[in-house]
Amino acid sequence: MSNIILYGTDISPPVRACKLVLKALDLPYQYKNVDLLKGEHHSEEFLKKNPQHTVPLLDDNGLIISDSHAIVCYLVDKYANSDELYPKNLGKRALVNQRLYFEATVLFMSLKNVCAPFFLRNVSNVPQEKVDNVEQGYKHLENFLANDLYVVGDTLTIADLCCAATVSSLPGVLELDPVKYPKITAWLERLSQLPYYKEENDLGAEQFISHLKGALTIV
Ligand SMILES: N[C@@H](CCC(=O)N[C@@H](CS)C(=O)NCC(=O)O)C(=O)O
Repeated sequence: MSNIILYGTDISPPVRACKLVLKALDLPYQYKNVDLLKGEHHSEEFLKKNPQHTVPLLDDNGLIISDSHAIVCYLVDKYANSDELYPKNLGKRALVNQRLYFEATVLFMSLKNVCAPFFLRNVSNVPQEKVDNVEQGYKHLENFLANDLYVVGDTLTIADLCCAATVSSLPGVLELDPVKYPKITAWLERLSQLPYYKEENDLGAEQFISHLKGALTIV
């Protein structure tokens, strides 16, 4: 049995980002479900592993890592046969890192600021400002994709998989308009051709969206 354990739940975009990268690397791992809706991330056992009580959480033979971005960088550095998904070239790596930080601080936070109050405290009224932040995230991403097939250049990197896991969940708050955002639409279509993408991402994203659809009121 593999020594790699991923703790998470499929409705979580950062968990799906890790699952996508594990599949891209063809790495076997154990998946332990942590049901956030039942509060399992606040159990004594989980808090010992991650006092920040977030998923995903990776346990690689006793090395515990939280945060999807830290996890996927580690997985590629440690296990990949090539550096394609996370280039070692400093300039390319800096650009991939920039997109990862964009994902962590702009894209994902625009989603979490709506869905954490909803899932964890039943807050369904969403100020317009929070929806505007989602729109802003779409705009930035469309710009990143203006001249390239992927978020950094013309090859797939971990930044694509992290951004895609979140972008495919954002329609729970604000539909992705294909006319306004043709580059994002085409990029998602490109990613959906990856043999593992639908199973590892889209099923969880659909589940996530179905919780939010029709349940939010913009105020
Ligand atoms: N930046 C973190 C965000 C992780 C995160 O916020 N995960 C959510 C689920 S999508 C969570 O665990 N929420 C529970 C909580 O914050 O208590 C990452 O990329 O892993």
